[in-house]
Amino acid sequence: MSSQKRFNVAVVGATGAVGEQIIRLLEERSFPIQELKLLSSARSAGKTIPFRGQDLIVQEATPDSFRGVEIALFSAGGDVSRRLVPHAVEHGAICIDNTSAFRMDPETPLVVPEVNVDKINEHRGVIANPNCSTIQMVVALKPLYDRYGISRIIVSTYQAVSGAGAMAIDELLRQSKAVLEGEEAKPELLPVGSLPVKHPIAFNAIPQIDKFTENGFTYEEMKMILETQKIMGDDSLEVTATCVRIPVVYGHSESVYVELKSDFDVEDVKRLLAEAPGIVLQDDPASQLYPLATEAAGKLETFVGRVRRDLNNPRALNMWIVSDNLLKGAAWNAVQIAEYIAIEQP
Ligand code: NAP
Ligand code: 3JN
Repeated sequence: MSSQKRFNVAVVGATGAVGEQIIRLLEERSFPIQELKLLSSARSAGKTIPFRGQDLIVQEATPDSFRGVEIALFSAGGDVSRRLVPHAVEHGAICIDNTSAFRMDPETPLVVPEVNVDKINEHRGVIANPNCSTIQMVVALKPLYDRYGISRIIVSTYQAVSGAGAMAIDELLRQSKAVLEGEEAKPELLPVGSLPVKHPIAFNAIPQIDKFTENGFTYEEMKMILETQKIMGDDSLEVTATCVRIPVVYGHSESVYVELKSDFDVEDVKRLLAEAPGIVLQDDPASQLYPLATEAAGKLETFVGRVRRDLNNPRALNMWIVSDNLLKGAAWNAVQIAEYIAIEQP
């Protein structure tokens, strides 16, 4: 992108799975940067990361790190955001936060540019990036919501291990190798690093992402429910979710059942999806064309297929939605928001 003004940008969590993709996108998209600050915990301070032909030194993130920073992209977990975002805002930075820390705060816009880009301008220093599983679902459902109305969504997710961070990728690869060599999988991290019980992810499907809440749903499932209502601006939208971790490295897949408020023609629905921003329709059963995590990995779009009318409810559709969880699900959605900010402040 091109813009006359250049920005002082900070990436918090620069050494993480999401931070790595943010830095790569800032470089690839020629984001107008004056100075880039790469921040992490003390553990990674001093490491170098290449950016535009230079080796940038990673620094420990502290409240003072944000002096002079204009745009700060946070992906170092909710606790870090809760602690440091207020300091960044105080220093005048616009914060794009990839964590759940501010998503449900009524004063913080929760933004997916294809769905509610207009909300960006309502920010008071913080713009929240939704959860990855929410983002790809609302990108695919927004055109249907606008044309037909939606009363109910039932979603089951098949989530890649990269959603749980760089260490979870290592865990899947290590366990897979061990099992193939006839050894024990030895789970150390998943499903939730901070809980005592661990389950193997290699050759498995774990129906738990994040901790359980009191109502029996996990936090990941509750994020999908509440964030979808907030982004669509519709508290009456009925959403239920089951989130499952599967042994895939990149790309979340979702089976979605959606009840519309008015009659539809399936071919019209497909045309609508094919023309919508950020969506690639891959739907041709005759040639076995449908979205696959392996194909979505590394791409910025949300892929939709297996679109079909429900057999019991003529006003309901079933579909399959796939996207790269670290890109549209996190880094790309955040950089997209940063690009809108940069364009608004030429
Ligand atoms: P990750 O691979 O484990 O990386 C964590 C990053 O946070 C590392 O750069 C780490 O730095 C940094 N960090 C940890 N503690 C810190 C501290 N006290 N101060 C400063 N930096 C600290 O995790 P990830 O997958 O990149 O995810 C990071 C966060 O992004 C998640 O916790 C989540 O909140 C958010 N996220 C959002 C989505 C989404 O759906 N939008 C998806 C994935 C993740 P060190 O190298 O020093 O440890
Ligand atoms: O597990 C996944 O596939 C997505 C994980 C997202 C995540 C991981 C740790 C903390 C989040 C998130 O974005 O909701 C958080 C968090 O910020 O709460």
